[in-house]
Amino acid sequence: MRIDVVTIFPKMVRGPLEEGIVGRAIGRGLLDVRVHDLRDHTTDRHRVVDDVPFGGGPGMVLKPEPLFRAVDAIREEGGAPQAVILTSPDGARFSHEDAERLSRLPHVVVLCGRYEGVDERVRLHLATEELSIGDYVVSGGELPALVIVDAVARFVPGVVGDEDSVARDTFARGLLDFAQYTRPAEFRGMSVPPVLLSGHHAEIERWRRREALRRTLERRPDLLDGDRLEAEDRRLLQELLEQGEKGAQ
Ligand code: JFH
Repeated sequence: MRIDVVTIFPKMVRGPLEEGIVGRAIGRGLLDVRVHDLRDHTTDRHRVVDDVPFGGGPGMVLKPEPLFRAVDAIREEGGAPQAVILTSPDGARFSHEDAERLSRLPHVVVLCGRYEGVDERVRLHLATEELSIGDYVVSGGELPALVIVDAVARFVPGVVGDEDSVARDTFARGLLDFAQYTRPAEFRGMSVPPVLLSGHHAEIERWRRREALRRTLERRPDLLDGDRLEAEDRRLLQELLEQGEKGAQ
């Protein structure tokens, strides 16, 4: 899969892409991520990418020409991308499903805005979709672009070493993680739940499922609203709810 990122801060984007799972995937040729400096696509001596908003008001807006020229250059060199993503606080909320969908596309472009945003014509006639990573404002599109690249990369076959763990993330979606422990079994008086040391695999599985349900009920009851739970989970959840009523914890 190829991903082109267009930004005025290429170093801010390249650095994080060198590390961890994404860095390894690029090194192994599973992902081809190219980061472009938007200023390389200006035509004036001062490489200006922003301008004042028509109609007045505070702040600056990214000019359309450099962004259109950057995508033209990407098309000339790498062919037409299947998606041109604009990150913005006004976009649709980026989801697990978006990450999986985008990972099936051979070529995606991500445009990073800055200042107060981009000229509306970029939104209307260059971007094919506008995505937000959440309901808070960050200072530009670079961090959202990195979040999207990372989440998409995890769905590209071979990127996450353990294929099962990606499948588990999908399967368990709708439930939060169970608590995890590693050695030592006792640390500063804090011990690991004995069932995890028991070697009883069926019991460990039941405990983990129950813990995942408990945590979800406590922190994200909205996730349990649907009718997607299986019979065994419904039974465990019913038990947890009854215990809760008695005031146990
Ligand atoms: C970005 C920025 C807009 C003004 C809410 C009402 C008024 C600052 C490009 C995505 C998510 C972003 C994001 C993505 C791209 C850009 C900064 C934009 C306003 C804000 C102020 C510039 C921010 N999920 N959060 N932030 N900015 N708006």
